[in-house]
Amino acid sequence: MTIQWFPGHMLETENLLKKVISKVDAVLEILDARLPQASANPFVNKICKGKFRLKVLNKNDLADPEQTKLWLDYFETEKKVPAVSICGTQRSQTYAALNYCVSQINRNRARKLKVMVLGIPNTGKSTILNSLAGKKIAKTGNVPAITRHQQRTSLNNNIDIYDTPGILWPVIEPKQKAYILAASGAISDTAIDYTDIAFFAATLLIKKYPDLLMLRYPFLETLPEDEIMLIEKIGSAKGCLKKGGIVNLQKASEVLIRELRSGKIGKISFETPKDIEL
Ligand SMILES: Nc1nc2c(ncn2[C@@H]2O[C@H](COP(=O)(O)OP(=O)(O)OP(=O)(O)O)[C@@H](O)[C@H]2O)c(=O)[nH]1
Ligand SMILES: [Mg+2]
Repeated sequence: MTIQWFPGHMLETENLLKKVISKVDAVLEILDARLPQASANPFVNKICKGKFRLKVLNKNDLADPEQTKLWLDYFETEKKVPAVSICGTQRSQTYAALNYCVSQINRNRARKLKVMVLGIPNTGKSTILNSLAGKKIAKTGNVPAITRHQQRTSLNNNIDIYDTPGILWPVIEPKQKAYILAASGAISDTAIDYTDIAFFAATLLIKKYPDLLMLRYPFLETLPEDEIMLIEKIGSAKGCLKKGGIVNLQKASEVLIRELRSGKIGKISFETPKDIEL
C-alpha cells in the first residue's frame, strides 16, 4: 500500500520555498515527537543545505518521554544535528527553542532576523507561531492542511518568523511510514482506510504499551490476543454496533484513533530510533 495525498497548495509551497529559503537565516523544522523520523520531510533536508536548522520535536506532552530522550540522543550524538523537544503551547518552551536557534547564528543585530517554521502537516507549526507571538495570529486545528499560505509575524526581539503550510511528498511509502503518519493525523483521514490505521495502532499498543491499554480500557480484563480482538472489544464496550449486535469496525476504529491522537490512552511514541537500525 502506498498513500498519495498531495493537495495543490503543497506543490505551490514547495515552489515558493525553493525561491525564498535563501533569504532566511534559520529554520525551525517542526517534527512530531511521537514520530521524529517519519515526520521528517526529505524536501526540508534538500532545501536547507548549509542553513542553520533546529529539529524541534513538538507535542512532547503526547510522546513517550523515554523514547523522546532516545530520539534527542540519536539526533545529537549519532547524527550530530541539533534537536530539542517542546510542547508547542508552552511559551517558555517555544521561546527556548527560538533562542537556542538564534544563539547559533552569526547575527548582525541591526538587521531583522528571518526564521522560518517548516514541517509536515499537523505538527504544530502555527501553534508554535502563536505561542511565540503571544496571541492567536495563525489558524490552527487538529486536521492536516489548515495553513494554506505563508504568513509572516514580527516578534518584539527584531525577529521575523514565517509560518508555512505543512508539506508532504507525492507518494508515501513504505507502508509502515504511511501508517505512522496517518495514525498521528498528518495525512487526511480521507486518504486512507480508518480501519487500516486502527489495526496498525492496535498492534502497536498491544506490543509496546499493554499496561496503558489495560489502564484505559479496564473492561478488557486480559490483553487481547490480536488487533481485531482489541478493536472489537472497544466497539462492544463503547456501543459501536450494527444491526444484530455486530461490532461496527469503522466506528470502533474511530474511537481508538481519536483516543490515541488526543493522548487519552497515554504518552505514546509510534517509532523508536531502534526501528531505523533494523
Ligand atoms: N498536545 C499537543 N497538541 C499540540 C501541540 N502543538 C500543537 N498541537 C495541536 O496540534 C494540532 C495541529 O496544530 P497546528 O498548529 O494547526 O499544526 P500545523 O503544523 O500548523 O498544521 P498545518 O497548518 O496543517 O500544516 C492542533 O490541534 C494543535 O492544538 C503540542 O505541543 N501538544
Ligand atoms: Mg498551520
